[in-house]
Amino acid sequence: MSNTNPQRRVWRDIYVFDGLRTLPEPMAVITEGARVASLVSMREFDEKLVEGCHDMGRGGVMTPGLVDCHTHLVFGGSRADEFEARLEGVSYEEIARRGGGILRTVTATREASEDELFELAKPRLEAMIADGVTTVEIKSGYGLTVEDELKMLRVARRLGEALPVRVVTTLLGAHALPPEFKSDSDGYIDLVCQEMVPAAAKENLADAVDVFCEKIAFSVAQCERVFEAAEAHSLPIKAHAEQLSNLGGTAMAARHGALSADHIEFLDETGIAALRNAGSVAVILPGAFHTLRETQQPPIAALRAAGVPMAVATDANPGSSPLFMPSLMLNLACTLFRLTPQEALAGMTAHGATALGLKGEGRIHAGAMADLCVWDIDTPAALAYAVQPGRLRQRLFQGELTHAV
Ligand code: DI6
Ligand code: FE
Repeated sequence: MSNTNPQRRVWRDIYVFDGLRTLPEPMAVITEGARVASLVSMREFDEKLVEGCHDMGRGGVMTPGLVDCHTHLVFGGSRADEFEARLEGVSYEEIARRGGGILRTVTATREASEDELFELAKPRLEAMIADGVTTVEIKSGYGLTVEDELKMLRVARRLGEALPVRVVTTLLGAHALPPEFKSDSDGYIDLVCQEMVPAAAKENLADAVDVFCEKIAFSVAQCERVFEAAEAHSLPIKAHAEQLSNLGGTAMAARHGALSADHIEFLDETGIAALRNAGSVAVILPGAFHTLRETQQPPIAALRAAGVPMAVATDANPGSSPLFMPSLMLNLACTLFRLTPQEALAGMTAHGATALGLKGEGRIHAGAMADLCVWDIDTPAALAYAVQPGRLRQRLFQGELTHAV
């Protein structure tokens, strides 16, 4: 009979990226149940430490489970034809003005039942899990009625119950102006503030509230009203801001203590200072930049110099970022935006967690939750260097082995 304890596991001779940096020497990592029990360098390692531990193998790289802190995974329909139109020169804004874009997806999402949306989103999330994700944020924003927004959030909650991944939900009622409110955008914001936010809070369906602050969406003043409604229900806030133009939404969001400002290609020095002073995270979304063939770079060097933490996420959605592969974002963040591989990885682990209000998570240390990935690579930089599915050797979610090759 074996006397190993399946609740205690050990990895030997493994390089560890701990969420912020790569530890300088090969390590042994021991988990006990749902937690990391200890991390010791192989120099100090003693077999006695791990007597009875289940042997999980040697070599490779361990990272925290990936955190994708910005996705729109729940939606109906497809927008492949808009992709073709954009390649022919029609802009994203022009498609939106013609009633396409987000509103196309709104129509398809309203028509879909909760079960249908669940079945559509499930394989998208399963693919992310197979790519190493252990925490994912999912936004609403394609319903734009109280009922349809709640429907999307319920689907997001159900996904988190059905699959081995933590789902953090965000109400994005202020994503686009629905056709019923054409030319009454303040009236729609009233609905968001007076009905949607309270309903989502009451049913405990939203962990945060987001807005799309942009010329084709909502003004800074309108977004501020949404934030005040969120604050009245003790919900944290975040913003899609400075994606297509510089309206000052980031600075306003930071004044309200936003968890994050996302996209921020057009962010200026004032916005950067506001993020730094508020301790907000800058969420970098290279998938949308790539897909829309944007040319305005987010101010990475200035954010770095200011010490603003940068998260990296997919923005997975049917329009501006139909890219459902978190590990690809590590590569794009480096090639398109010149993040270092370490910065990109920190952006999809520790800083991604902070952007979700989970400060201190997305890390590996004694006592941390055992959300872990073991990769068949020899240096953490290789994760960003090559886009190569199949390298995830093991994945643990809250101490449970959910993937092993
Ligand atoms: N910015 C984005 O990148 C997504 N939403 C937003 O406010 C795009 C959503 C879509 O095109 O469907
Ligand atoms: Fe988005």
